[in-house]
Amino acid sequence: MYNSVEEFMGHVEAKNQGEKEFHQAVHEVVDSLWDFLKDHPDYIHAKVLERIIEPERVVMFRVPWRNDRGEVEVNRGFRVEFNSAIGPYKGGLRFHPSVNLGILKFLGFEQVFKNSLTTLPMGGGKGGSDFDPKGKTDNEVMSFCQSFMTELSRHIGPDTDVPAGDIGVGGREIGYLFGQYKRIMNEFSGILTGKGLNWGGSLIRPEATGYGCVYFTEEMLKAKGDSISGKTVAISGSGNVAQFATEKVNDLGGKVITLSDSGGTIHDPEGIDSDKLEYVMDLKNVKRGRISEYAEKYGATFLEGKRPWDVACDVGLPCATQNEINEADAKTLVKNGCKAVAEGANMPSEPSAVEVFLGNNILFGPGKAANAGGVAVSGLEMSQNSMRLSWSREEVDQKLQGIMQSIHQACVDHGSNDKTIDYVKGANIAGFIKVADAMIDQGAV
Ligand code: NDP
Ligand code: 2IT
Repeated sequence: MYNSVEEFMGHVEAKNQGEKEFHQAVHEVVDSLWDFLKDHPDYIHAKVLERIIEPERVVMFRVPWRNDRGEVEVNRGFRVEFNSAIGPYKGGLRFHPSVNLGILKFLGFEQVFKNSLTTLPMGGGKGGSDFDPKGKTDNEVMSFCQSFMTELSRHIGPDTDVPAGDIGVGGREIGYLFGQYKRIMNEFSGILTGKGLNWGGSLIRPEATGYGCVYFTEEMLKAKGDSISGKTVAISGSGNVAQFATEKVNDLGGKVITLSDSGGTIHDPEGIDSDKLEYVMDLKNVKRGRISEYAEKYGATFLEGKRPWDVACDVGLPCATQNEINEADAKTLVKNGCKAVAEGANMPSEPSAVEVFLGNNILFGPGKAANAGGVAVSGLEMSQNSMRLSWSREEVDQKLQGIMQSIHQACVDHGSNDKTIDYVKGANIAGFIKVADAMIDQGAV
């Protein structure tokens, strides 16, 4: 038994050297669980914490492919199969040049708790590659995806491991990956989620992460007798999650004033209405252009190289990537009157930023709760695939709203103290209990 969080983290850091994002994700969870574990010695005796931080399996592989000039390129592929106590491994694939084992372990670890919170039977996993889809032709992306799946196909299956999208992996990539799996295995089955609607996909899956994040924000505000209606919202990113978060904020009567990409932020004080959002979707999903083009088209301000957090807002929704809000950004958000922050991205707030939010009673929804809508609808896609049936848009959206409400309630049940709701603590404890109990039931495996 370790005597302190610091002692435990010393062991984690020594054993997983250089994996700083993984250390960060583990530290946050262990911090939340420490006092709870002292009151529940069964988990300590069964060494659940020591086991839950160790992936069940990590696969790392070579991905050779040919570019349009006929040259061979080589990338590295990964699948981290983290925990299967409550269901098959489930989690996205990320294609981005920054991808390495530490980043995928952080994402896989978060996914274990997130998937547990969804109420659905899904274990946790994550994978991807350091392949950069930016500037590549469709043909090059297809070549890469086919090579990636040629190896990945040995490790996944509808009852084993079911990947999906994440940064750099959307409908186009899922299509190429699915086609190659089917060709190699001679089998049409639900081995990926986020599929096209006419070949096994679910309605609302593309929308689910962004919509779910806004539903979660609405629940947090509702608990305070407030709502999104009339609020000014700053969103970072301009990909899948950011786009559908914008759509849902508009539906609920809020105004989105920023979007961003790795080049900078656009600030449109008039609000990004549905026509402008349609332009962003075409720009990003079809033309694959830069968000700066929005500023040229609509005469909005472009803050080159900047994130959105200096722009005054009532609600902040970070929907781009990890560690995109630092302590100074958090202080600026608080100073400018921000009331709520919900993480559409995974771990976008640095630990010191989270401290600022919690210390100032900002409603703070951590990613594993606030962005769980995406994987939740992936779980619903798996159910529909198993039944060989598909549900209507309304039916899936209703289920998504119900799931986001139950995640909010789980955070309230496990994170409330006298005055406030600590959603970080609530999400970590609630997510942990279900997985930890299953691990104990299944013996020392
Ligand atoms: P996309 O690839 O569709 O979009 C990513 C967006 O974030 C782009 O605007 C991209 O800009 C920006 N971005 C990515 N990396 C960086 C970086 N290092 N610095 C600045 N900007 C960056 O991905 P998603 O929208 O799917 O994912 C966004 C976040 O949401 C990720 O953290 C992901 O893990 C999380 N998430 C996604 C889910 C899903 O269902 N898709 C589910 C739950 C969480 P640029 O194009 O310039 O790179
Ligand atoms: O981080 C995430 O939850 C995702 N990228 C979605 C995973 C999934 O399996 O839908």
